[in-house]
Amino acid sequence: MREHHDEGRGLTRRRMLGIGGALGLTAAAGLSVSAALARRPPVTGAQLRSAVPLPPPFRVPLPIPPVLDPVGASGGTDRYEITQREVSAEILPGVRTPLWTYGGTFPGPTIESRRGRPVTVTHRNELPVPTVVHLHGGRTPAASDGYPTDLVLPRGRQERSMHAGHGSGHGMPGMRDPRAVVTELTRDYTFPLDQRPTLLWYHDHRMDFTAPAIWRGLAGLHIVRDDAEDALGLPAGPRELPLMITDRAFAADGGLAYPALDPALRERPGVRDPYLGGVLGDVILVNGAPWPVHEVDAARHRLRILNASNARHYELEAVTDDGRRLDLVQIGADQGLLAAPVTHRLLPTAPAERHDVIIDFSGVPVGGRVRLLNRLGSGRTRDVMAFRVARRAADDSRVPRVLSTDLPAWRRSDAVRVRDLSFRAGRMGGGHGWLIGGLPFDPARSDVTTRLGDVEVWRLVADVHHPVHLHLVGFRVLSRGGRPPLPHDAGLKDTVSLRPGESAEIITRFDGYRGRYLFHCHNAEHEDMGMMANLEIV
Ligand SMILES: [Cu+2]
Repeated sequence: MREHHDEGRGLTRRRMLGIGGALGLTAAAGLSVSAALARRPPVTGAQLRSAVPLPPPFRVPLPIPPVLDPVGASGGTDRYEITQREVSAEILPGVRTPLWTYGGTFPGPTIESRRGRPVTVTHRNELPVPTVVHLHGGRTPAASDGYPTDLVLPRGRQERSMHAGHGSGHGMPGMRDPRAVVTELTRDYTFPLDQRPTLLWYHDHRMDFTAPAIWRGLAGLHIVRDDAEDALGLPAGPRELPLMITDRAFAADGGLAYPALDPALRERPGVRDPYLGGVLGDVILVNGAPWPVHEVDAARHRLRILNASNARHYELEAVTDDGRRLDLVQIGADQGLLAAPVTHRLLPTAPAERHDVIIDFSGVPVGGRVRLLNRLGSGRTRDVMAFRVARRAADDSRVPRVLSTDLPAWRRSDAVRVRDLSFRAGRMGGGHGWLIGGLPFDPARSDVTTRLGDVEVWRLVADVHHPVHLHLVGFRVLSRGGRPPLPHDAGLKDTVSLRPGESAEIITRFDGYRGRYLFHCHNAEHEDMGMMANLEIV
């Protein structure tokens, strides 16, 4: 496997390494954080280069992940079963790639739910490692929220139950978690889904090994709907497209390249030095297909965009063949519909963020093409996917000026406390780490304890890019860098994208359930290298 660090427009290799190993610069070389940040790098991470030939863009059709059928229903709860298993799939044409999957596909099957109708998903782990399922954005009781040490062990791997902490071979003693609830082979996750309708996603969340597990394919979509949203008249059916955007790189044998310290993903967590800032791939996949193309009617479409990349940020724009930029009309955020549409020409999206967007192809001639591009990419990573307008068609969809009236309107004066939380590089167990409030994650330590129903303001500050995610609750962005939030901060969020050197204030109410939850950086490599903290709701 050849590797190369060439991401970023005009960034030199040396500069890129510095960003990839921000810690190296700030801690080892003694460069001040502010000096490092003055550079405002467009990305945080280093890019792997694939060692197989890559296909031309916009040839592979866009797959739509299959919707999973329930295996039954009882007492008003729909029951699903998903087997986590290894498969070999053809992602690049003519190349076989071993994957870890939910149900045999990447992305995994989509679960479609109605608001307030509970769902139980029985996950069966036939992978060679323990797993944990987290429903990102779900308002879920703690027992089903996928705490990183609540492992589902493969059959016959009982001895692993005592290994539920930062790998003990990693110089991190005392990290075992007495509160972990470990099961063997299967686990039932129950999701009440008593929450605003939106696009959620489920993914692996195992202690220390979340990033490589997602990279290998453990991610799927979960859509929540309700009658109010259905009644809006938004584009629907084949004109509603979920788009899970990821980046990957491929080794010479066709497998996914990933710079894990322990390729078996069992003992030693973390990635090799140049990739400490995050792992970027040189192939952009949408719904698991490289730079796909999708045939559309010349009509409005609803794009439900999820950035499921480990570390890559995108600035999306939709460009016609004659260079015209189409509006991306945002109607929803991480946690459902906005109050009113927000029009973007350029839409930034950080790992784990969702943007619900309307795009209107009616002005594009039949046969014309609209490319979805990433302004933060370079070379091949500038392309994301394309739409080919196949035919004229009637369009009775609408984009109402009022989309929702139920967004929480918390005010600063509602907050019973204000917390300051820094997200920065630092030392962890004698090595490199990513820290919250100066500390690496420890399941046994209480970081934030709050009372059910309390409203809090959190002031977050970052050194490099850190997309900060809270489990259980949605929040509003109050300010960014001391200024009003940006247009794409609108609505109810569960992940806020902090850029280098940036601060942001968020406000939320901790309601729903008591128990032990998490907040963390959703740069998945940062998350595995310490950047998580406990959120205890009492
Ligand atoms: Cu981070």
